Amino acid sequence: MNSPVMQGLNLNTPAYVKNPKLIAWVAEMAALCKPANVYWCDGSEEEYDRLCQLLVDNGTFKKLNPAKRPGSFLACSDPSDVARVEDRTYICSEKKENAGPTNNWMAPAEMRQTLNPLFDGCMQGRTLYVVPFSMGPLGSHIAHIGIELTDSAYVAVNQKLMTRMGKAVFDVIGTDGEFVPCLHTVGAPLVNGAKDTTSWPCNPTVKYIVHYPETREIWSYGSGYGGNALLGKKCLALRIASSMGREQGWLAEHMLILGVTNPQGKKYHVAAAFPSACGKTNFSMLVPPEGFNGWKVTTIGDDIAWIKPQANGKMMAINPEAGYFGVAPGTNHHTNPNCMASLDKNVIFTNVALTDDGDVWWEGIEKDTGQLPDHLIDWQGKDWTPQIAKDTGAKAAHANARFTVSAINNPALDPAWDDAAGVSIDAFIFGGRRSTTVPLVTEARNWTEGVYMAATMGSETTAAAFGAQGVVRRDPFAMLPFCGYNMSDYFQHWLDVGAKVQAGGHKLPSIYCVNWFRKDEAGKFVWPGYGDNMRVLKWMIDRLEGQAQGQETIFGITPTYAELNWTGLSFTADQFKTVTSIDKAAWQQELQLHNTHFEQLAYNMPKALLDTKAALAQRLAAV
Ligand code: SAT
Ligand code: MN
Repeated sequence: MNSPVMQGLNLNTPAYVKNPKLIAWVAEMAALCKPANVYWCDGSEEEYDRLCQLLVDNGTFKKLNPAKRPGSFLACSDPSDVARVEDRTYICSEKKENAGPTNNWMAPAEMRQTLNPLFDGCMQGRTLYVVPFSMGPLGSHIAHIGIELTDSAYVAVNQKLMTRMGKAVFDVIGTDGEFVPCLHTVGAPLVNGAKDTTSWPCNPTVKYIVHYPETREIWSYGSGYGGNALLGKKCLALRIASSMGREQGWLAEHMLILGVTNPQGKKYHVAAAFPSACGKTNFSMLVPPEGFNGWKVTTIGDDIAWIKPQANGKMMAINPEAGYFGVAPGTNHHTNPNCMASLDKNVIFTNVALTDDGDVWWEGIEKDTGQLPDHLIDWQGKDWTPQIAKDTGAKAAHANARFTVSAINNPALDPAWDDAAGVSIDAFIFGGRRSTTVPLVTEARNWTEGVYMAATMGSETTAAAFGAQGVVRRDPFAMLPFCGYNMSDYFQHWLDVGAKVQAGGHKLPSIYCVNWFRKDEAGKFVWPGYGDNMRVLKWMIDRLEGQAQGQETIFGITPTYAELNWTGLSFTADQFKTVTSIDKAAWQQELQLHNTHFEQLAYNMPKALLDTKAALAQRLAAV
């Protein structure tokens, strides 16, 4: 495939790659990016080990002590490249209104003109890795294929853990199968034989995370971190997939999927959406507390769900991912024992601290040992001691430090996690982080009311992340940074999907709104959370089985105190009231905020949601 512009560069296309469109695209992108080599990943263990060793040799990876953390590595990023960059993320639809008011937008032609000069020669001196991956079980009717071209070996090895990555993908796309082309560069060319001066190359000033929903392409420039660089995750599985789902009648959601089995062996499946920092991974791996003998929670996914309604009315869901890219700080044996077990071996850690015996450490893990270590190397390579932390407030691990680990490490992994047919969803949960107003749990009386709950959900900002503390940031469906099209059209799509299932004479999944984060007057969390969330989950199952009546409120159906199983927890009726009460004044204010939120999304806002808001206001006025 050596085209004239490709003088001297061998594309090394393996004989088993038979898709002319793919081969032509790789040739075109290589001609643009001008890498020194092209390497096609086959996804083998041998290849994974080889690339990890390469990363060790060039200083990106530190191999952890095999006696403590076998098969595991630590990478520390450039301090300027530690998280997704929402302000540099674009949805480039032809029309601005199709990106909507919640996305950054630029016309595709203009964006291409901006990006082309940046990508021209961007991979000089580096290897272009061709990373074939399937989002979802290979060949599943719900799955889709992506091909990521990247100049980062760190990305290639992360993709091996996070996706079904390897040459079997080429069998799925055959000679004319579809794939989503994903182009990624760290944006740090090594011109004229220059060598890296850093172990985490990136572009400290220029970053673009760009999606073209109409042509289904992803172009990412300048960052090597997380969702900016592992393009199967937020870029493909949420932004591009949400737009595909809208066209094709399915849902791509920022949801965990779990299975919950009762002592009689009856199993339910729940999909749950929470914004960042609400414990999604913890909930997906929940260990039922004392008093729930015989109950079992199993993980299908911890972050993303693709859900396809079938002709029989079932909403079949898969986790498009094959691994977890989770936040390390705060994770310990109390908050998430299954996750801790998942991290015993074969993990890539990013931006956590290094212990003197070659293991990893992060804030919150000391709850397991009861003491702080005497000395660490922090995520920026500096000495850390408890005294330094006390004097300067320095964190040993970055707050957004991550682990990358294959799902098969999870002891609570659901046997159906890799089932190509998916699992049938019985209930949806939507939750935010609210210290007041929103009750512990309410059930929507119908699909539209559930969509309204999800459309208006929000989280209080933490000072570090988004400015002023305590301001409610609306995060509809936890999709604010991830919806690939206009948010109000997305609400309409949810209403349409529900209407279609109902028109077929089928029952829809129930929808619940939860809030684990209510505080008392002293500012302390009242609900214990973590494993105790099982008490709420069981009530939902009781509702599905017709075993709990609940009581009507202005905002859906809420449990009575007596309906929750309190075995093993002392939680008084008064405390229960603190987390479930509906305060009229607070809700009047809340409705004003819903108004402002809906005004921002006025373009194409479904009338059904405005009607639901009006009905809520009326019910509130009557209490
Ligand atoms: O970095 S990721 O986008 O993968 C995770 C997150 O920020 O939610
Ligand atoms: Mn997420």
